[in-house]
Amino acid sequence: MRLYDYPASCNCYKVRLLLALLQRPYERVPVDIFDGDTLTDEYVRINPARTTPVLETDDGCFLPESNAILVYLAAGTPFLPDDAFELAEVVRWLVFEQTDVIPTLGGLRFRLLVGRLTADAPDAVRRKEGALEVLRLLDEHLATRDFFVGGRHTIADIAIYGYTHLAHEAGIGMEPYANVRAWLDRVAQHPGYIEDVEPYGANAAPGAGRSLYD
Ligand SMILES: N[C@@H](CCC(=O)N[C@@H](CS)C(=O)NCC(=O)O)C(=O)O
Repeated sequence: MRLYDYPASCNCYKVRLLLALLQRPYERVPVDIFDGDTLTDEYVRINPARTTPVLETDDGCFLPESNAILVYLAAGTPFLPDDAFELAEVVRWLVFEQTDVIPTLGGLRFRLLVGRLTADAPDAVRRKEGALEVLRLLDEHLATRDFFVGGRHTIADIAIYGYTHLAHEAGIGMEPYANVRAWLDRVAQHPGYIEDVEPYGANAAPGAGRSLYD
């Protein structure tokens, strides 16, 4: 397997984390999304949406979308439940992560870290309000549970963990969210856990590189 991977992306990190937990060997193909690597004709054949991560399977198929990759890799393992209701709950959190966690927490962190927004900009304020609402909801869910679904570590946790564990880099104080903090510790204690998210490169600043964002 090959993983087309941008090291500062938490969408890519989610996949690397699951691969580590499953102890699956793979080749990492670095994609500098701010140096035009996703803008080539070759990359559009791999992923028409020009995003990372993409998994190339042992059969030579290309699978984009981080959470689809998580489902593919977790199938047949304890990280993806067999029970129909639990499976649907995992899907619920995978969807929530994409629609609610990423645009708020993830989008705010990226833009603040690379200087695309200042904390007082209206878009930053709007994203932060959304992030606080997301964290409130996550904290409430975790008040009575150790993990998001079925009382055990699944890809629902891995997906939500990706950007949530770096919420402080989005300028968010985690003090009010004790249940989320305890859950972050539980995820980090799982055998095989890794955390290898790298800082954004200087070319991620506005106008400094070539990407979908510029
Ligand atoms: N929904 C997609 C989002 C992927 C995405 O937006 N990836 C960003 C990095 S986090 C990217 O590769 N952007 C490409 C670019 O800016 O050229 C997923 O979960 O995989």
